[in-house]
Amino acid sequence: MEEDTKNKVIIAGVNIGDPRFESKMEELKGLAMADNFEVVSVVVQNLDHRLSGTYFGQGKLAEIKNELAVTEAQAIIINDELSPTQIRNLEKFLQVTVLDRTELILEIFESRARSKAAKIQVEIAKLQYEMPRIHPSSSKLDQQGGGGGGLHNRGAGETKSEINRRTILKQISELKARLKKVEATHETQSKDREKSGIPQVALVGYTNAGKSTTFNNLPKAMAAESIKLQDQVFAANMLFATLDTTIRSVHLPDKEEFLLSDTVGFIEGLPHQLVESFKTTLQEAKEADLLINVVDYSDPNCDEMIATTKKVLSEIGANEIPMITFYNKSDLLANSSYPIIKENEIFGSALDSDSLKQLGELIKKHIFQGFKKVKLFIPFDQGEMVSKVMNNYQVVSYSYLNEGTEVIANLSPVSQGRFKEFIIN
Ligand SMILES: Nc1nc2c(ncn2[C@@H]2O[C@H](COP(=O)(O)OP(=O)(O)OP(=O)(O)O)[C@@H](O)[C@H]2O)c(=O)[nH]1
Ligand SMILES: [Mg+2]
Repeated sequence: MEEDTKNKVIIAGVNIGDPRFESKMEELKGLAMADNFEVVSVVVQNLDHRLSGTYFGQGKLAEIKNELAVTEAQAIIINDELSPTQIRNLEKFLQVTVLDRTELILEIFESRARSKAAKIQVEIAKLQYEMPRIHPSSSKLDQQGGGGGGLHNRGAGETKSEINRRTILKQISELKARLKKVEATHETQSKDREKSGIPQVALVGYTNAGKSTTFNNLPKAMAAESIKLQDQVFAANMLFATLDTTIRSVHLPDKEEFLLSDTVGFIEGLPHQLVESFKTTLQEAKEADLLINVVDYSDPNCDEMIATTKKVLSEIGANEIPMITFYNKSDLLANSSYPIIKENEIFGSALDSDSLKQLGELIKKHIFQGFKKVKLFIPFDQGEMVSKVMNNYQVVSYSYLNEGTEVIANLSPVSQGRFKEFIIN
């Protein structure tokens, strides 16, 4: 049936002398594939500037039109964010759906969103993007209707043009109100965690760097028992495989414990609507005690990827948090020996348990800095304190004495302060 046939698409871009143009086109191809398109052709035009009316020059447009006919592609994806006028003109001339980079990313996010919050956030971002761009198109696709991947949201060109701005604005404010409610629950949860004094570690980084692979394999390598707060996460050679944050509690053999979270990947030119609306999803990163920046070290553009990650982190206000950089996928580099550790950097592979063990040691060094095993004595008349300590802190052992309970716990400097009246040594 048609269901499984992927929509054929051409990807295209104007190169105005960007030295990284090639790799951006390559990334666009990855994005198109992540949105379930089949890329049948790549068209490039070298120009001094992108044309404000039609983006491409006239000659190139004719060539593209021909290419669309030959390849039977049903859509074209452009490497930049286009203005509403450019989209309109291109759709009119080419008679196919025109997607720009931003819209493509929004579509991927939409199809990946699972949690209630993520779904609302994507919806808001999409409406913000669409507001100035209500498509007047009635391309081939509208008559064909839906079909395979990617174009599922585009049949509604005509109805969209009827929706006026005010309706969209109203929708956005309703969605924002709903999001607030969902966030309120989230905030209580994260406050509870903070109170518990358990250190939080968040995996961040460019999309496809190996965050989810690290998330899945690290506990094993640390010989930890890992209590899943959510399911084992999906790791795949695909951009934006992960969208929602997943958290797990990692119990180490020496009774220490930390929380590990896997987060959404970043990308250069992440639509600003998404950065804004994904602040909740990235909350775990914002509240972390330590960030692990996972980098695909085998990618020649890894320096730019690090820069992008840092930029997004500062946009969400997480740039002051201590960070370990994990140069991952070292196995893909010729003649590389790993793992290698240099202060807060580690070169290795998420598929190699030795690398992960070393990463684990580095994490422990950071988060348990200043932690101390202390002996507490809690008199029986303050029995509620005993359950508080037992439930929320790393308790190594305890015994009931005549006058009260003696507890040995591994406490952070902050927690040591919190319980100082009970600490006996
Ligand atoms: N060769 C090799 N492949 C790796 C390594 N780490 C991860 N991968 C592969 O890289 C791909 C992406 O890994 P993920 O863990 O899904 O990456 P991610 O950072 O979670 O990506 P997003 O969720 O899309 O942002 C998968 O196919 C992994 O198997 C590594 O050290 N070496
Ligand atoms: Mg992932």
